[in-house]
Amino acid sequence: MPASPKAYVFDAYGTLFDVHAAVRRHADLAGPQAVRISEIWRNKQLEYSWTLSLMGQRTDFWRITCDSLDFALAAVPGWAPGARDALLDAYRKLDCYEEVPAVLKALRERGARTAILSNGSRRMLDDAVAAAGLGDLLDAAISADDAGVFKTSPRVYALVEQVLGIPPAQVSFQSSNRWDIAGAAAFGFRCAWINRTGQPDEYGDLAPQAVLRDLNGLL
Ligand code: LAC
Repeated sequence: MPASPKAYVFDAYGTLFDVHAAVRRHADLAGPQAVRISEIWRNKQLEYSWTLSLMGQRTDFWRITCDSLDFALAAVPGWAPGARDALLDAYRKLDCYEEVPAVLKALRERGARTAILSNGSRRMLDDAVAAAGLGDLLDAAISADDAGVFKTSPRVYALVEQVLGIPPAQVSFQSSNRWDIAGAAAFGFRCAWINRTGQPDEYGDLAPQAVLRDLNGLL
C-alpha cells in the first residue's frame, strides 16, 4: 500500500467550480439554448488553450474565456442584451460543488496540504476562491500563468513541486477533465478522475488510480 498522499491538488473549473453555473444563473438572459451556449463556451475555451499552447503563444486564460463566450454567442441565437456581461461576471464567481468545503477541511485535518492547479489566471483563481469562501481551506492556488503555457504541458504540473515542495509521487491530483488526468498521470501524479457526469473512459494508457463520482470519495 503506498503511503497517504502528502498533498491533494485540484483542477479548478469543472472539478471545484461548476462551469455551467454562470449560464444557469442567467438562464433568462442566455435564452432557450442556454445549455448549448454553456457547452460551446467550455469546449471552445479548452480548444483555444490547447491551440495557443501548441503555437507557443502565451495568453491569459481570461482572454480565452471571453473569446470563447463570444464564439458561443455568435453561434447560438436567442440570448438577450446584457447576456455577455452578466455571464462573464458570473464566471468570475462560480458556485463551488456542494461537497468541496467539507472535503477540503477533512483532508487538511488529516494533515494533508491542499491546492488548486489551474489554467485559470491568477486573478480568476483569486476571485473564484474568494467568492466560494475557500481561502482558508487551501494552501495555494497555483496558476498556469507561472509556467507561461497551459495544461497538459508538464511545465504546468511541475509547478506543484516548485510551490509545495512535495514530489509528484506523493501528490494526489483530482480533475473532472479526463484530458487533465491523462496529462497529470503522464507527469507522475497519483490521479483521481472525478467523473461527475458519467463520461466514458478515454486515454487508456494514461489511467487514473481511482474514478470517483464526486470528491467525497477521497475521504
Ligand atoms: C482548469 C480548467 C481548464 O485548469 O479546467 O481549471
